[in-house]
Parts: sequence; structure tokens; C-alpha cells
Amino acid sequence: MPDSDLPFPNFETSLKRIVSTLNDGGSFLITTHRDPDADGIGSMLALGKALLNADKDVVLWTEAPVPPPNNRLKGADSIVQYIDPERDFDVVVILDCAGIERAGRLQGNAEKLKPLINIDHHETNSFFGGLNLVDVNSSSTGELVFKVIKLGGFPVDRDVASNVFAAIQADTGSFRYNNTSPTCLRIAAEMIEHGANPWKISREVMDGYSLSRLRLLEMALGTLEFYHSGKIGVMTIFIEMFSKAGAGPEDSEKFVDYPRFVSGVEIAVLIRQTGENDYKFSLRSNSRVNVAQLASRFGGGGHAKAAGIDYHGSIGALKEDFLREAVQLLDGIPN
Ligand SMILES: [Mn+2]
Repeated sequence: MPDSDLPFPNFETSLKRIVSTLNDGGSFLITTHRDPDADGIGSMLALGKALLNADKDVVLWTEAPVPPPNNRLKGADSIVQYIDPERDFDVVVILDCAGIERAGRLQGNAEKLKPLINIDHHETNSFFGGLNLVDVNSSSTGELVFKVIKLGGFPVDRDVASNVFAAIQADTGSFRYNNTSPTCLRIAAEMIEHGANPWKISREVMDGYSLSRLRLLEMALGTLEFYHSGKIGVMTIFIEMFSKAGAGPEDSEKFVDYPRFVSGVEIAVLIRQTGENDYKFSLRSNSRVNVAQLASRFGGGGHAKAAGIDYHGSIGALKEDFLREAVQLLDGIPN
């Protein structure tokens, strides 16, 4: 059987099939996961603009309006929250999204989502598309999207370049995490040659903090706790802290880095209250521990170094359960 007939063809075959589907199509619906990050939004905007430059019809959709700072990405004001139910698309593209259930209300129209292209780099991706370009070794979905744009010959302008750059920059922690590969640095360099301005992107999108975010951080830092000889660092944000600071959930983005920054910490945890008995746990690993594996014990998922869990229950019991599993995992790994 030729490789192209396999249900999960290799990377090059998937890439070629996706490029020819995009070339053949005239109208596209492009989206990303709920609570999108800069990789999701940047990838949408980059692919959308490149297809637009090739005279295609493009609708960019997210379930909720894009909050700051990612609404400052170039072209973010063209993202809509409404799609005419009568409207058909030749191709639907879902970016940076591990499972179809994370793709917002779109999943209700499964019949309309064909052909469905899934481009992602999450370890837990469920290959929900008709065409799947999933590569866990890619730094970001932005990197994969650029490979599609390049092979397709879709015109790259400054907006495309800025969004690919921002997507890669965001998912590599500004080129610091261990997914910072020669490939992503080469693509980033190419994006600068196409007009991306690293300082401008850093200043507007990566830094761009509101004062309420810093007020929230001030309170959150006061909650830092350390467990298991300082190997587990936990920060907690309760709903009343958000209202006191005048901040939204997006203002706590990357706060998990603060416990992660501390020497000796192997697992960093940000606990965010989202409802009376609802909590989101964001997990980061500094080295040996696979936090996607840890998250999956509680129905969550993500990457080896960054994962999340949605929890329902009382905070005391949740923390106890979580810490027990985390300690077990840490102790089971040889130094
Ligand atoms: Mn990503």
C-alpha cells in the first residue's frame, strides 16, 4: 500500500495533501482552540492572510472575542464570532487544537466541517481531521503553518511574517524553552527578512501588560507555596482576587512562570478558580517530569512540559489529590 493511502501518512505526505487541498479550495473557515493563545491566534492570522493574498475567501472565527494582548496581533480585528449558518466553506482548518471538543461551538456542525484540516503540535492530539498535520517536535503550530504556506507558494507579506514570528516566539517562551530548535530559529530569521519586527511584537504582544495584571500578580505572589522539599511550587488565584484587581482570566496568563522560576522547583502549578467549586490547574515541568502524563491522571492533557487540568470540587481535596500524584511521579523518576 503506498504511503499516501495509509490512515496516518507521514509528515511530508500530509503536508503535500494539505497544500493541494488549500490550493484547490476557494473559501476557508479557519479557527483555533477555546481560550486561544498567541500561537493559535497568530497561526490563524498568518494562514488567513497568506490565503487572502492568494485571492481566496477567508473567514477567521473564534468562539469569544480575542482578549488582550493577542488582539493586538496584526489583523486580529478581522476575527469574527458569528458565521452565517447558510454559508458553506470548501475547507475548514482547525489550528493548535488537540481535540475537536476544544474547538468551541463549531463541533456541533460536524457535517459542515468537511474537509477538515487539523494542524497541531500537541502530544495529545486525537487526529480528528480528515487531513492531519500533527508534529509534536514542532516548536509551535505557527512553524507548521509556515511550512504549509511556503510549500503552497501563498504570498508572505509583513503581516503573515509578524504572526508566524509571534506564534513561534510565544510558544518557545521567547526562544528559551527546550522546543527552541534550529528549524524554528531559521523560520524566525526568515520572518524578520519578510518584515517582522521582533521589538515591536515583543513590546505590543508579549509585554503589553495592563496595570490590573500587575495588581493581580501582586496578590498572586502572596499565595506561593512550596511542597516536597521545594520541588513543587504552587500559586493560587481566587475569583475575588480577579475582581479586586479589576482583572480578567487572561491577565493571569504565564503567571505559572513565577513558581517555575524558583531554583529547585520541578513542577510548577498555577491554580485558578473559575467558579464556586471549579478550578483550572496549569502545570509546567522544569525537567524530568512529564506533566501531560500527570494531567491525564485527572482527565487533563497537554505537552510534556506544559499541561492543564479542569477540576471540580473543594480546593483542599483537589490539592491533596493532586499533590499525592505529583509526589508519586517525582519519586518514581531516578535523579
Ligand atoms: Mn501551540
